[in-house]
Amino acid sequence: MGFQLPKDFFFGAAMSGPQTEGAYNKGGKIRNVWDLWSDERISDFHNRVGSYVGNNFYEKYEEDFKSFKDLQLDSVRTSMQWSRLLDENENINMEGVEFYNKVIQSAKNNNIELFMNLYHFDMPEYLYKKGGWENRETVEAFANYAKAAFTTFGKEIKYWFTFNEPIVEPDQRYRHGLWYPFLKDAKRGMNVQYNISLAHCLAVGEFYKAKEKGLLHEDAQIGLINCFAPPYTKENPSAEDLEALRMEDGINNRWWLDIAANGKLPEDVFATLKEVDMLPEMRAGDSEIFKLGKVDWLGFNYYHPSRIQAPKERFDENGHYKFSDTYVWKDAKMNVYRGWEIYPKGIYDFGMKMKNEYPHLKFFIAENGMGVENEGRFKNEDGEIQDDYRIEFVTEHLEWIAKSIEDGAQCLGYHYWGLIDNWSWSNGFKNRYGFIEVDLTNQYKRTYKKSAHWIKETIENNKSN
Ligand code: BGP
Repeated sequence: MGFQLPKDFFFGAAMSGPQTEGAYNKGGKIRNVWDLWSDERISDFHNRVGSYVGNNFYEKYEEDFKSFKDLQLDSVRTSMQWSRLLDENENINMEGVEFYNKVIQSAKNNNIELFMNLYHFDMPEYLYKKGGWENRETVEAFANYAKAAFTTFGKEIKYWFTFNEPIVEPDQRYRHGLWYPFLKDAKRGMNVQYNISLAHCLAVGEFYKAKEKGLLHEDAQIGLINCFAPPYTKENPSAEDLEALRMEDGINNRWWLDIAANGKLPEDVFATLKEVDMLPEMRAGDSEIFKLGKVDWLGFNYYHPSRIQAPKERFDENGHYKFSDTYVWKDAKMNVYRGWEIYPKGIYDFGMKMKNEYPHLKFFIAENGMGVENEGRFKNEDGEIQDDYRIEFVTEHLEWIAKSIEDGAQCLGYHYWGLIDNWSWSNGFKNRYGFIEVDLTNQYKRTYKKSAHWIKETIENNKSN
């Protein structure tokens, strides 16, 4: 297909604090839920590599920002760790402030615009033990944390985000039982999703309060990042398949999009939740909080589509109503290492959904990438990983992005996920995403893969064409 992106289209990369920093117990950082899980059940993690390591960004950030610059990136997103910025009494940890100030400075020195996200699945342990997102106290605590971050770093950072993928914790921890505490309770998951949504809205409220007080950069913007992939159903769907699609799209996508664009939750989704006794615990006055949640723009993380059909059973094993089942499309091309379908056109379909349903909201691709196992086998005689599969993956996605822009999508930029190999939650370092390899046996040494040279050239070409 080939692609030409607008000249001001930005290129960068995404990462997160808990997956890169390491130094889990240094610099006054308190434990988070990943440290708790790692301490309690280390064998749940691939090769017993728990939350402790990251890729040593804590010590390597200067070198990393130099590489970002060398590769021609103009922006990088990471997340601040709540458990590094505040202590258990919600007081500022000055060593944490010092670290993030050094990171911010290093980004500036290298001409990299730093996008700062506040939460990437990393609840401090003491809040998790009080019920985590099931407890409304945590919602208030998050607003305080956001306020502390805006107040401390407000002048230094232009682009803030409240959450990365707020749908993932309700799904992984509470509905599907995949992450600690391994619950399969759709109703509790709904409460968690609802409370995270409130936390987002209160944090946006804090952003505007700080802005009014003149504490923020004059061009500061606030955003929300989620994996909003539009779901697909079968070619000749039944009415039940279409209904499953409506609720899947409603809970995973429109829920967040409606908050971000309109400051409210989707009414049809709530009407259905009421009918099937799945409403979250709501309080009088919540609708006022939701009005705060509108944002300046969105980040869209895209790895794979979701393919949905009507559920085979009406209720799940806990007696909760089921809205849909997934299915495997017969023509699906798979990333076998991660078990995710590769479907680049999904990125275009999202662009068209935004154009048609949320025309005023701009967005950028906030994550997209390919994790591959055992990449050592692709090394050439000079020891460089020849990751042509990754180059192909990114090229195909960029082609569909270019086409979506041509057809009216307001997509402003692209961040690759995991520019430098990093820690992938319970998968540890099993699947590597980076354009830059990390050697775990040699002090986290960084080495460019073939894709690093390729992305550099691609960005240079796009800017000069
Ligand atoms: C996204 C997360 C990232 C990252 C990525 C790849 O959902 O925002 O944190 O991990 O997925 O997934 P994984 O690391 O599980 O392979």
